[in-house]
Amino acid sequence: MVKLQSKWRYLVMFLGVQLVVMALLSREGYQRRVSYFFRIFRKSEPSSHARNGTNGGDVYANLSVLARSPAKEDLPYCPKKSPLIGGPIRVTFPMGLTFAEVERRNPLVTRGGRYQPPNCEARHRTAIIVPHRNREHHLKFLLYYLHPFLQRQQLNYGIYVIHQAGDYTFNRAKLMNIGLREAMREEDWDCLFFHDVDLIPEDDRNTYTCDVYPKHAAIAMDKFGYKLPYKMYFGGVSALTPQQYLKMNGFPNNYWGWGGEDDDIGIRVSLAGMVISRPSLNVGRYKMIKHKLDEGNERNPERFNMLAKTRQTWKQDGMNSLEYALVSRDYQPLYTNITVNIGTEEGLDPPSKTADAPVEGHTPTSAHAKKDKQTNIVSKDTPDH
Ligand code: BGN
Repeated sequence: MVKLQSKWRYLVMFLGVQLVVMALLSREGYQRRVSYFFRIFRKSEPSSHARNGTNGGDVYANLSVLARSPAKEDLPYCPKKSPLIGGPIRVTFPMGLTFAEVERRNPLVTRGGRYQPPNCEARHRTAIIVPHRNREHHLKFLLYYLHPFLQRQQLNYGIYVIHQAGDYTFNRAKLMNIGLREAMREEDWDCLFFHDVDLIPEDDRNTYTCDVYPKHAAIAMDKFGYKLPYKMYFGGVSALTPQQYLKMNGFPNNYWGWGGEDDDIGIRVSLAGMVISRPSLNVGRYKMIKHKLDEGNERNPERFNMLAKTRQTWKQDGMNSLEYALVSRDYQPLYTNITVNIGTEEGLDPPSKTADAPVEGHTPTSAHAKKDKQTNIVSKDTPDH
């Protein structure tokens, strides 16, 4: 009887010591280790066990331990390396995913797609700029993965979708210039990620922060066999500080249609006296959502000639020559939607035509498909969901 009692005493003491250790770890911010203990007792998160599995883990694993904190003042800085980072992420594209479901899974994201870590002060402020038109289906998957991915990295972030109005030929680089200007109007972002809508990051060690030089993040895409297709490739996802961006006069405004604009940007990096920085091949991994070449984004036959002239054009064409008309800025639950009229090769419409008589359905369809140089008409064209 006496023996049994002392056994119980040792057990209670042992449990007490465990509790104290856990409390100490939690105070020092070792959320990941603490949440590991909690997960053992909580069966409702089976996916979290897959974090380090061979096929990658659930991008939402462990995020439920984050809770809105009542007081925002006096928060300590987040640790230099986020304890929530777990490495490879399993990326699949389930049927039936809705924007509402993405919203439900991201309760701490606020209006306009903004987020700050609830229990520490972020060390980095990153804006994600997504050029977009008619790709709501891809956008839904991108948001589904990107929100938790950025939360794992304990960033203060915002997602901006820059939507090209009308159906004139798509101009990715010009939309990114607009993204920088419109995002910087709202917040003093210290890093901007220029992100294709159809690329999903597959490893959360690929941190969405800027380097001392412009960063090319999407260096290992599945469609290129997880290798760089050529040394100067700068497409897909890239990151620059506002200072780096302005040093190279931003991106070109005159690449209409598919191809070449990313190579021009890569050349600008070196013309402005910088080099390309890259994460390692096993971290800068992306899965592309499969799709056909878009209508209104035909290959640009001018791209070869234009690229040959970047050295002569980069100082005149870029942020210092950017012209567009803001059609609307609306704050969706998961992103800020900025819709813009970017005109055509011939410039923007004279203000009197667009401002007074916005008529839908009169826009020329493509610079390369039809050589119709009629100017663009603005319409409010927001993805509905
Ligand atoms: C390149 C394109 C890029 C594109 C990559 C990957 C050109 C310019 C002529 C050399 N560049 O060939 O824009 O991102 O392929 O698809 O076409």
